[in-house]
Amino acid sequence: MPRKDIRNKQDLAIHGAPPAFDQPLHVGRPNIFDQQAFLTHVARILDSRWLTNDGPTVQAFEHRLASYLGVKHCVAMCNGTIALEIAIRALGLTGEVIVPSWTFVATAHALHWQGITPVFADIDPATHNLDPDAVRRMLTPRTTGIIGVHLWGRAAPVDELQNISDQHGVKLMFDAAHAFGSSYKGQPVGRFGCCETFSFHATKAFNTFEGGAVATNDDKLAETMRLMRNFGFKGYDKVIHPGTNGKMIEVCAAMGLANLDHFDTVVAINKRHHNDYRDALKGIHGVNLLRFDPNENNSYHYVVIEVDRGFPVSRDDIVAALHAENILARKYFWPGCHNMQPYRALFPHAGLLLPHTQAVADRVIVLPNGNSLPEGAIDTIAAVIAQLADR
Ligand code: T4K
Repeated sequence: MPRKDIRNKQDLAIHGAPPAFDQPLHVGRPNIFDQQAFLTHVARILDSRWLTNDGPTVQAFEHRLASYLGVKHCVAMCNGTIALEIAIRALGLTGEVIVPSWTFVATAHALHWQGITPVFADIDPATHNLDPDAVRRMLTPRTTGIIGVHLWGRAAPVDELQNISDQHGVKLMFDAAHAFGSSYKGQPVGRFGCCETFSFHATKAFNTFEGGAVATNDDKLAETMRLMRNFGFKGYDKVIHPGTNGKMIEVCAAMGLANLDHFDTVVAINKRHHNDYRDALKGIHGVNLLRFDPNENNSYHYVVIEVDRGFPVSRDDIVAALHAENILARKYFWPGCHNMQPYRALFPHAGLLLPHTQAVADRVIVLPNGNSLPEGAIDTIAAVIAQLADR
């Protein structure tokens, strides 16, 4: 069926002005629950005059995280990107490291920033995660590591990637930025590969304003990362390692402690919304909600829909129609890292080896979720899309 050419809001003409929502509905609206619990922590921090540098709140947060994830060590960081950079460096990765292109650009940047070449491998279109066969095809004598990404909170194929890592003597780590609270084969994410990095950015299901952490069961690796996040200091006056400033501040850890108490509620709300989206979108031919394995944990933070080529209007027109109604849907992670700079200039032909990444990038829309989503919003969002389907 030929697609309609949509140029402006009149063409869209879903409800006419004004938009369906007075206030914008954001993807990644922070989940905020108990303000008082957070403010109590902050008052204690201010009274103590200990604001950063591995303070007691960060230490308490790290212990809570480690026990929540069931790992020996959780090293809190100022954000998920620095967590990636420090983990990559602490593992001694060099040369080439295989990553998906279908991820937030921070995964690739954390390598490039350190003079390491990200080599993009294609994904399984059914899961949006790395395809192990594609990873095997990208191995070269310069490969030192693989970074699997648990995209949308769905665990990457951990066992298959670990087999490749073992067979070829390359290190394996995971970017678990989306996967706080997720599981793989019933085991919490955080323990797989050499280490796993988390992001606690404001837009994540679990947030500390900005923040991140690396989880690992490796004592030596944890010790190295603790040194690296604090300029390599071991006690006063003694620097024994190269390092940077990757420290989480006390107020961020306070937000983490306050939010951790409500994380299960966030997951329950998100999961309910997911089911509501599934029901509301069910009758719309050509729009499919990405489902997660019901036997695994997932925060259900990301509501990802895929638009078939046969849908009467393009993916971008659906996004435009939603935006016209103040529903600020996103095209995460279009156009794929390999089409962003500097990678597009460095590897202009990378897309030839990434057919599934290219196809998925052209059909994905991420919809709003979380505890600030107004009552009835999901039905309205589905109605906007449904009316485009009928055009
Ligand atoms: N690896 C992966 C796989 C990741 O997804 C990320 C981050 C990282 C690594 C790196 O972790 P961090 O270094 O960021 O800790 C956002 C986030 O900034 C980023 O953390 C996240 N992934 C990515 C998926 O989304 P943008 O550029 O889309 O952010 P922005 O400013 O457009 O905000 C997103 C939406 O959230 C907007 O609609 C507005 C809304 N929003 C945002 C903020 C900050 C709010 O409502 N309140 C807020 O406070 O990257």
